[in-house]
Amino acid sequence: YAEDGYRLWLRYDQVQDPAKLKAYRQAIQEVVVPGNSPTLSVAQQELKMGLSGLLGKPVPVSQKPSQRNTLVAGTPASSALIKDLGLGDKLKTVGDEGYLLLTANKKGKKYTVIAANTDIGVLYGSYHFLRLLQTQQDISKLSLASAPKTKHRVLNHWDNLDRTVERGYAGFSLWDWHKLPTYIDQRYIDYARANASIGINGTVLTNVNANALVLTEEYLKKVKALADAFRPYGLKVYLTARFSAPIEIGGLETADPLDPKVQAWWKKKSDEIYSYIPDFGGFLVKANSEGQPGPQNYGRSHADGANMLADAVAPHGGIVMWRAFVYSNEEPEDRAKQAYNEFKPLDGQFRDNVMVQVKNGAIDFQPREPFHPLFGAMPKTPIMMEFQITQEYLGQATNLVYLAPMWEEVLDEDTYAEGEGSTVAKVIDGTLNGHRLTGMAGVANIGTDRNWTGHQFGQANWYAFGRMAWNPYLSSEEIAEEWIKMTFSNQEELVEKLEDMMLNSHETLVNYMTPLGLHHIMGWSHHYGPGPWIKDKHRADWTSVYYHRADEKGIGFDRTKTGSNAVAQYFPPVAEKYGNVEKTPEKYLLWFHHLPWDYKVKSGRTLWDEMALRYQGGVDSVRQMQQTWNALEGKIDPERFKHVQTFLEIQEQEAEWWRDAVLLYFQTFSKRPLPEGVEKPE
Ligand code: GCW
Repeated sequence: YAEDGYRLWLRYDQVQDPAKLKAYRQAIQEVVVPGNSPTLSVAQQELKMGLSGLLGKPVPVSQKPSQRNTLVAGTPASSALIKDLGLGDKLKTVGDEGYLLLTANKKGKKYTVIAANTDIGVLYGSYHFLRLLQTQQDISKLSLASAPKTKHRVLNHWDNLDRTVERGYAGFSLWDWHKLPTYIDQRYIDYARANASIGINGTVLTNVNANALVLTEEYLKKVKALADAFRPYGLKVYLTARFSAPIEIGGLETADPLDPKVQAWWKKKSDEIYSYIPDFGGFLVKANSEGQPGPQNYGRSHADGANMLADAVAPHGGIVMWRAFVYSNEEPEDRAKQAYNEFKPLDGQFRDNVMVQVKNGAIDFQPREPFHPLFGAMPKTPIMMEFQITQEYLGQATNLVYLAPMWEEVLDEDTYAEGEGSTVAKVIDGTLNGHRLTGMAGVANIGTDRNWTGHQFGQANWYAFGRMAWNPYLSSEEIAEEWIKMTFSNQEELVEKLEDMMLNSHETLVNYMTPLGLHHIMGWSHHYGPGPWIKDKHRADWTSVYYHRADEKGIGFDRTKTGSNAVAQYFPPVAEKYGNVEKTPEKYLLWFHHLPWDYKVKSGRTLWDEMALRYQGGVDSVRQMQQTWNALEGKIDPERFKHVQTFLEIQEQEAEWWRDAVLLYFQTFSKRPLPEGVEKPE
């Protein structure tokens, strides 16, 4: 069949290295997964299917070990052998979702063991074990433990009930509401498998720009069918709660969170949801942002709104993820400052089962943003990271951009909230302020396209999100390497080349779109392609000129003391760094400073020349990617090769478009010639 990418990173083709293949075949003569819970059955099926593919021959499943070399997976409760191994202390360290991968010798037999405290831990361990073979690791002396560092690892689908996907570029929504609840598409199962394989344990099915209809009985039955399909894979379902739902579907006159009738309505609604879905995860809410209803419509705070919903789901163990993505056009304040201004004073006012979900940067999923000042600023509140996997502002589905380096950059930043070493990662995993409620959300890039994500390499971003949510300290490099080996091949040269392409791809895109701290200069509303000239719209904060502030004298947003003073929202060492043009990393230069066109940057060039050369550099790097890719012809299946090849052609055209459009526009202010080396538009 065509290699269309449907199998994602779970390809399980036969191991190519003959020595490795031999060793694996010897080590795994049979699979034993005692117990028959739905999750253990899934683990058994996946191991059987995966290993049979990887070993290139059917691997028998036995009830009891009967061979010299056996793979055993289970918990002390499901497997007598695992119980007998006495792993108690070691198992304690891996918690509810973690696992151990071990090699054990017992009575002349050799066991490869996947052990966990829970069935879902066994499933996660099974996927990890398969990954070891997919990436051709040594499995002869295993001694490995893994447990997730965050509790809620959640995809946010911005999917509408009519199956359009807000900011989705990979077809339509996976959720076929029309045929639910009766028809369970195999896609749902494969989606759940993919998520489980990287430890994603939650999915918000619906758009944060929410439709209350999903909370009606008719839809809840459909949601239940999805939840039932996902449950064996450890994937919990969440919904977005439209704040005005009590009015729209409940017949009430108000949605005031302090009104007892409203509170009772949400309690009853939650009870109803849990009657269908006993392990329902809870609600994700966008309120009083971009026209969405919220508690402020009634003069109440975000905490009042979040707490009302939190109280409704608390008896059932649910949580509320309340988004901090708020800003208003009526507010004269710099948009970058508004979320902090609104949320910081609420620290300590949220219920225990509320997380405040914060985008990585203070504006909006730009190609590059400095970390959001709310990280570290609300020590009493669990803060959840929100990354955007779908490439709304990053070339959408035609641009090859591996996002993990961008996420890693943010997670590694030091907030200095509790002194040096207070990284964003430590805020997110709860270690900085001792929070047990922790999580990471990723706005999904998944749709009905055969390859799920539009671009073959978009799959890497879904993969990387799951891996980083599990462990925010993983490097983008190791994740890329795993993904390439699983998705394409273990062949050394190929791995090296693709890794190189992927690791440089984010910087490349930043160069041809928004170098040196430029931001939000994309096309109006759809955010595709350049649009630095966008002005005179009904909202100033949705224009481009608001952000780049170019004039004859210079360019950039002054967020220092002489400007909006957004830098003051950071802790002192960071505020000082970004407040001082000399100390500001060049990648954030125009984010924080308004500078003259002939300002001298580190290279010794003028700002104008540097900017122009960055745009050209971005184009050059795309061409470099094309060369690298084209040289791999014959080493990659023709379908995926051609797909990526043509997408890279589109990307080259887009990079040129960005360079030409932005430079021509800014040239009307700078009135300077393009420096040598920058191609003139045709
Ligand atoms: O990035 C912006 C998008 C909106 C989105 C909003 C949000 C769902 O342009 O489409 O709405 O952010 O995150 O709420």
